[in-house]
Amino acid sequence: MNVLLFGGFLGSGKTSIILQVARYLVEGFSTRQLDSDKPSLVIIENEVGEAGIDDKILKAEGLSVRELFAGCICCTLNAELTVCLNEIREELSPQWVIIETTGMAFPHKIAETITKFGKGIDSLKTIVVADAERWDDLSMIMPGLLEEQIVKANIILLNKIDCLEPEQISDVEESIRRINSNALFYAISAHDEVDPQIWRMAVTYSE
Ligand SMILES: Nc1nc2c(ncn2[C@@H]2O[C@H](COP(=O)(O)OP(=O)(O)OP(=O)(O)O)[C@@H](O)[C@H]2O)c(=O)[nH]1
Ligand SMILES: [Mg+2]
Repeated sequence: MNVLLFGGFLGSGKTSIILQVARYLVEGFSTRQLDSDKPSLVIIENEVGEAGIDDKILKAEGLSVRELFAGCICCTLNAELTVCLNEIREELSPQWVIIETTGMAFPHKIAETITKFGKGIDSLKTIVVADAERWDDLSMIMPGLLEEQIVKANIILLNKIDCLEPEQISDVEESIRRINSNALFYAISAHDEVDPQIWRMAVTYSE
């Protein structure tokens, strides 16, 4: 079971990106036969507060969604996610699991818990989405949260570059690179069809 753990600030584009990655995995990358009773992909939505909008979108795309509800980010949350993941492995044993964490979560902390307590995980990657349009504002208002989300990401997707001029994109990239220079980095716009090569690189990436 290969796990893709998506993080990134509220509204940065996680769901929009997950829809494209999910389609890529289901249509283009899965080695499982379509007639298999086991799904090639399960998506876990980890929502704070009002539940459901994202799930409806994902279901409309015909994708299997396992919901995990939690009222707030607290220390039990990571454990719940891990329990959920272990159940999914036992019941469904999918090839891929995509987790969308809430915008306030620290993906690397969740990844640590999963690595420690998750069973049967072949690979785990943290993919953090950064919001190009709001980067300057958000990094002024809450630099700590953004840095902590980005600092240990395996892959960084700078999203919404359609909202910026090329030199502004370079400035944001530089600022992100100062926080994490090791991660794979792609600047994208999830509003457009993203080059599938980027998804291929992201899902096959290993350190
Ligand atoms: N201009 C622009 N808008 C985008 C892009 N990607 C997503 N959006 C918009 O940004 C908003 C948030 O997108 P989502 O995909 O729901 O983001 P999210 O990170 O899943 O949001 P939460 O789950 O609420 O934290 C929506 O209105 C999207 O249409 C992009 O590449 N460019
Ligand atoms: Mg979302």
